[in-house]
Amino acid sequence: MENRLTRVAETTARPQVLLIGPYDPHCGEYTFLAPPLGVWRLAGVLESAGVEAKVFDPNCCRERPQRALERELRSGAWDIVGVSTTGMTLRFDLELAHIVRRVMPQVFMVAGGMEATFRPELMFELGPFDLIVLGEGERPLLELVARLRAGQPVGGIAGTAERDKDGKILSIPQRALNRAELRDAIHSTPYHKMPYSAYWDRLESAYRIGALPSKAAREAHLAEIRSVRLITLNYCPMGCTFCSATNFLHEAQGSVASVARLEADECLIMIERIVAAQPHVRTVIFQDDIFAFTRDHRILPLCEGIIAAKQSGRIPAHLQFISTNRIDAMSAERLRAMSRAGFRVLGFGIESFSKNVLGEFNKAQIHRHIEPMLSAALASGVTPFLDLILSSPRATLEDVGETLREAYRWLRAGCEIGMYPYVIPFSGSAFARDPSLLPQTYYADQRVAGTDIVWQQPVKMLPIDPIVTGAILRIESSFEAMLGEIEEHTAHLPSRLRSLLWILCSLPIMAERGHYIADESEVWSELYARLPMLRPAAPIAAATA
Ligand code: B12
Ligand code: SF4
Repeated sequence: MENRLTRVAETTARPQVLLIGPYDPHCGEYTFLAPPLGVWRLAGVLESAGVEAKVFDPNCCRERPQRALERELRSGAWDIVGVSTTGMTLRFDLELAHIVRRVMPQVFMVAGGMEATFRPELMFELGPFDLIVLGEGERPLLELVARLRAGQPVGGIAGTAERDKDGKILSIPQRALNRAELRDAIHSTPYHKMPYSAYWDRLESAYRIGALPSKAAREAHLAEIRSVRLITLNYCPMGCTFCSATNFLHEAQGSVASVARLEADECLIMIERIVAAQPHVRTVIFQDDIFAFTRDHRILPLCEGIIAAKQSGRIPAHLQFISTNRIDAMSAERLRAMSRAGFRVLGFGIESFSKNVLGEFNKAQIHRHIEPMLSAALASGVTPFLDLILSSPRATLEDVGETLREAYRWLRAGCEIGMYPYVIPFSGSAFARDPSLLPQTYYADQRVAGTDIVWQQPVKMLPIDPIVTGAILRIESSFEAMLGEIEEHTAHLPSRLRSLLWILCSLPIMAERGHYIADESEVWSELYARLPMLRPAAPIAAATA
C-alpha cells in the first residue's frame, strides 16, 4: 500500500476537510444528545483559517447514517476525512471509518478524540487511518492543512502519532492550547450552523412532550431539552481514579498540562453569541468538567454579569443555566448567586456516599461537603443532579448499601440522580492503568459492522469481593429486564427514573444479604408519582432478581 504519510502531497490551494462526530446508534436513549462539540469547534477553527470544513453528524441523519455518509463522501472533493472517537462509541466510529476508506481509497484519514489519544496503536490496528491526532485537534489539523497547501510531506507534526513502514508507532507530543488559543478556539465554534433544533425536535418527540399532563411540566422539559452546550475550560485537574478526561491533555503533552479557561466577560460574550445563533435556546449548559474551583475568582462576577445582561435585555430574562461542579467548591454565597443568575440544575460528581469508596476514587475530601451543600442547594431552589457509581473495585456490600440508601433519601428530597452500577475502565484513567486491577477488568468482544474485525474491549471493572460483584451483576440484570418492560409501556425513561429503578431492583438482592435499603411499596409509589401512565400496568414484574 502506498504510504500516504510520507508521500509528498499534491498542492491543494483550498483543502476540504470532512469531520465525523462520534457515532452512537442508540443516541438519545441514555442521555440528552447534542451536536458533537469537539468536531464543530475544529470545523470553526479550520474555517477561520480559510479551510472548507464540514461536520458529518451520524447521530442526526434523516436516513441511515452509513448511507448518509456515503452520500456526503461522494458529494465533495475531500482531501482529509477526520473521525472522532470515544471508548463507548469506538466500534461504531470504526464502522464509519471503514466506509470512508471503501468509498475513498486515497483520501487522507485522521482519527482524533479521547480513545485515539489514549490508544493510538489500537486505532492503527483496527482502523484505516493514516495519522492519529493526540489531544486537542486544532493545531495538528491546521498544520496538516498547511502542509497540504504547501505540497510538503505530512510526517513529524506535533500532536500526532504516525506509523513507520515497519509498523513502529512514533508519538510526537504537543503542548495544550494556552488560554488565548483556547479562547480563540471556543470563539470560533460555529453555533449558528450547529443543528440544535433538529436535536430538540427529536428529543421532544422521544419524550412525547405533547403528551405530558400539565403545561408547567411541559415547560420544564422543554427548558431541559432546548439547551445548548458551552465548554469554557480545557480539562479538570482533580485526578479522579476512574476518569479519563483528567489525563487527556497530559497524555498528548507528555507532561502535566496547565489549566486554561474563559474569564467571566468572555463567558458572557459566548452566552450572547449562543442566544443570537440559537434564539429558541432556553438553557445554556456549561459543560466544563468542573465549573467552579474552590478558589474561584470567576463565579461571582459571572453571576453578576448574567444578572446585569438579563436586566439590560442583552440576554433573555428566562434563560437558565446548568453546570457541573465540585461540591467542595460550593458555598451558601455562591449557591445564592447562581440561583439568582438562573442556574436551575447543578451537577455534582458525588460518585458515592461511602467515604471508603470516595477515598478509592481519590475524592475523599468531598465527603464532608455532601450533606451541607446538597441541603443548601435545595434550600436555594436549585436542583442538584448527582452522578453516582454504585460500586468500586474495593467496595464492600455495606458501601453499596450506603450509596443506595442515601441516593434514595436525596431523590425524595428533590435531587436528580444518574446511576451507574460499576466503574467502566475507560482508556487513560488511573484505574485502567493499574495492573493490580487487571483481574477485576471484564472484556467484551466488539465487532466492527461491515468488516471481520473483532477485538476485546474492557467494559466493566467489578468489585474484588465476589459477593459484591454477584449482587451488582444481579441488580444490573434485574434493572435491564424491568427497564425493557417499562419502556414498552412508556416513552424514554430519563435518568431520574432510571435511578429509582436501580434502587427498586436492588431491594430484594440487598435484603437477601441483610441490607435494608428502603420500603418496596414506597419506592413503587415514588415511581408512579413520576410516571403516572405506568400505574394501570402495574405490577410490572415485581422487583425480584
Ligand atoms: C459534553 C459531554 C457529553 C455530552 C455531549 C456530547 C456531545 N455530543 O458533544 C453528552 C451528555 C451527550 C455526553 C454523553 C456521553 N458521554 Co460524554 N462527555 C462530555 C464531556 C463532558 C465534554 C465533551 C466535549 O464536548 N469536550 C469539548 C471538546 C471541544 O473536546 P473534545 O470533544 O475532546 O474534542 C477535542 C479533542 O478531543 C480533539 N478531537 C475530537 N474529535 C476529533 C476528531 C479529529 C479528526 C481530530 C483531529 C481531533 C478530534 O479535538 C477537539 C478540539 O480540541 C466529556 C469530558 C471531556 N472533558 O471531554 C465527556 C466524555 C467524552 N463522555 C464520556 C461518556 C462515557 C459519555 C457517555 C457514554 C455517558 C453515558 N454513559 O451515557 C455518553 C455517550 C454519548 C455518545 N453517543 O457519545 C466519557 C468518554 C470516556 C472515553 N474515554 O471514551 C468522557 C470523556 C467523560 C469521562 N471521562 O468519563 N457526553
Ligand atoms: S472531577 Fe470529574 S472531570 Fe474531574 S477528574 Fe473527577 S470525574 Fe474527572
